[in-house]
Amino acid sequence: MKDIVIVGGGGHAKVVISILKKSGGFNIAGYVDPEGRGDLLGIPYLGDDSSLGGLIGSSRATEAAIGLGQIGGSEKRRELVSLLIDLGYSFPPIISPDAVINEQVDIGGGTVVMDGAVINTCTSIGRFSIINTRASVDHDCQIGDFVHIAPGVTVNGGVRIGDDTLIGAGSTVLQYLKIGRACMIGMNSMIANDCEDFSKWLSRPARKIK
Ligand code: JB3
Repeated sequence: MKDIVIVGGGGHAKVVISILKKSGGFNIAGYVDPEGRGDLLGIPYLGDDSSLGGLIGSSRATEAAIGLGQIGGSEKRRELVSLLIDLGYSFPPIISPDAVINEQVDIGGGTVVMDGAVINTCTSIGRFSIINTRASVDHDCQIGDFVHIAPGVTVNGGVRIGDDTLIGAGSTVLQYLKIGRACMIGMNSMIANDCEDFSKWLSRPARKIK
């Protein structure tokens, strides 16, 4: 069984730890965070990010999971991934055994699929994305890298979502739309039109606010 280190020790990290524990595929070596708070769900604190080099150097962990969520943008997660790649870490996809993944679905390394999520057939999800609790991504969707689909979102069939986009909790995206790169969709929105790169949307039906 491979050893994995969790990067970050807040709310998102706790959910990732819980999923890893019940999926049983990894030994969790510990977590790193600028702030030491002792054990997290029984997982030991290993120090700040400066300890990551020593951990892989001594083979105490060869895999890493980003335990930071993505509410205000993906820059921090991208920065950490780049540091970890330089150090030589690998990133497995982390998929809750309580998610439903149907046939011909591709899920990239570093992506986390949380409890109750449903990913329907012929959909691809890129790297380092989060499909959060009870979100559904239906058939024939293409989801990019560093996308966060927050809890309870419904993405209907044939939707494309670009890298670094956040779809806020409880939102709905109608069929066959294209949402560009680094868009921010506010909580509980209903997207009924394509959204261009870097745009921000809110409400039901959603209106563009930036
Ligand atoms: O809404 C849901 C279900 N989850 C949210 C998730 C997606 O995003 C959750 O409610 C939060 O809004 C957020 O979770 P996250 O990112 O875990 O946030 P928070 O609980 O505030 O914890 C952030 C942790 O990251 C803190 O312990 C920070 O000290 C740590 N941190 C910040 N910068 C870092 C760094 N850790 C490391 N290793 N390196 C950093 O540079």
